[in-house]
Amino acid sequence: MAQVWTEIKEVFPRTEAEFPLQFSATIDPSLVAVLERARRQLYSETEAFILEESAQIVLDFSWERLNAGTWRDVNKEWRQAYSYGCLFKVASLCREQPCEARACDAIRTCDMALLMGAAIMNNILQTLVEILQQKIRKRHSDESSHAEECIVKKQREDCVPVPEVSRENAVPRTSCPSLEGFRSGFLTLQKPVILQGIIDHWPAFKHHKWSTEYLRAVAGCRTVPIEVGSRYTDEEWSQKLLTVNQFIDHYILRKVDGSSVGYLAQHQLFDQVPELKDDICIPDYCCLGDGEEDDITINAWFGPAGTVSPLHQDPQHNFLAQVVGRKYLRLYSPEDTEKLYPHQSQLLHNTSQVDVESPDVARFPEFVKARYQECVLHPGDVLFIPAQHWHYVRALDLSFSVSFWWS
Ligand SMILES: O=C(O)CCC(=O)C(=O)O
Repeated sequence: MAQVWTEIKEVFPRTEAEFPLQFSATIDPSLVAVLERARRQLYSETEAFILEESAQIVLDFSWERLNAGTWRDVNKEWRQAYSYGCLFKVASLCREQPCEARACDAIRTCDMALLMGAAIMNNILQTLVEILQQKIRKRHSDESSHAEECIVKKQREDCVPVPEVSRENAVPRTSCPSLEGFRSGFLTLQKPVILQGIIDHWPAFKHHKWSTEYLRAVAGCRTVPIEVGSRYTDEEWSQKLLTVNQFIDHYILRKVDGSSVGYLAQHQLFDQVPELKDDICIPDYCCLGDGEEDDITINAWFGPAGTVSPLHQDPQHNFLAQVVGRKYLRLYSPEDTEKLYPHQSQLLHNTSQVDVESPDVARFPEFVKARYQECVLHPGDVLFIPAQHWHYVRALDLSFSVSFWWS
């Protein structure tokens, strides 16, 4: 880990006077005093553990404010104060040439700032985490990656049964239609379709073939939110912050607990790990929307066979691109919404109460009258799901998909 501090120091402003710390009266003056003390310690010979103590006071204090009341009411300055606490902690962890464990702690601290804090100083924590991730990036030895491949292969062999997709219900497929062909044939008519041959050039299939080992290499120490539970409509469903390595060990390889289901389903992953974003490309057809490229939300969906996303609808169009493994999908038109029994609550009004593959017909008698389309997505397939179309998803293998929400 030699050189870490030298590189990290370069990212900080050169002098204490150039280091910005501006807060309004929202932030208690006593906390501002601690922040100023930490800044002084950063630019003096103060020992790392003393700087760490100051950082921890800032973190504890601001964490309480972040968790009081609802998230959208948290003042942005408190989120910035939290990020400063993380920044000083990262400096304290790295200033005496850290061992690997301290570097991982520093990465976790950066991720907490990226997930819970607000950007400060030109997103300095993103710059720092990229430096740290590069330093600790290491490939698994051939032996361990071979062992991992065997486990994944075995899972593929005893994977869940694949439903028969009937010809009359099958979502149509087409290869690389022109922009105009896609617009007139599918977008305008709001018809689902599977596009083939449009993502084969992605580095995710070629130079950086996505696999559990690759994810460990580019993002193993990164902290990400994981959905825990079979489906988000279940009572016991929750979210946890785990590193990607912990997620793979617990939920993909099931080294720790073989029963519970975990899903890495989130939009921050590609912002947190730009290397992964470089492995994919926004489909050209998104230019047919009215929005700017920055308005497109890119989501990662990484989980073991059997992971289910209950039947739900989203307000934007979706290109669901399958990169690893297969997924079974059912689609229902928004015209059939009443037959799908959406939840009554505001929070879940976009989600059906029906368990699609095992419906309670006595409770939901109209459901069987709703017409649907279905498909099995294979690596390289991109499913166009028009806005408001209901979709149910079940992974048939260990699966990694990327969705693009656009309008
Ligand atoms: O792949 C999944 O599990 C869910 C995908 C999805 O619902 C979406 O992209 O909107």
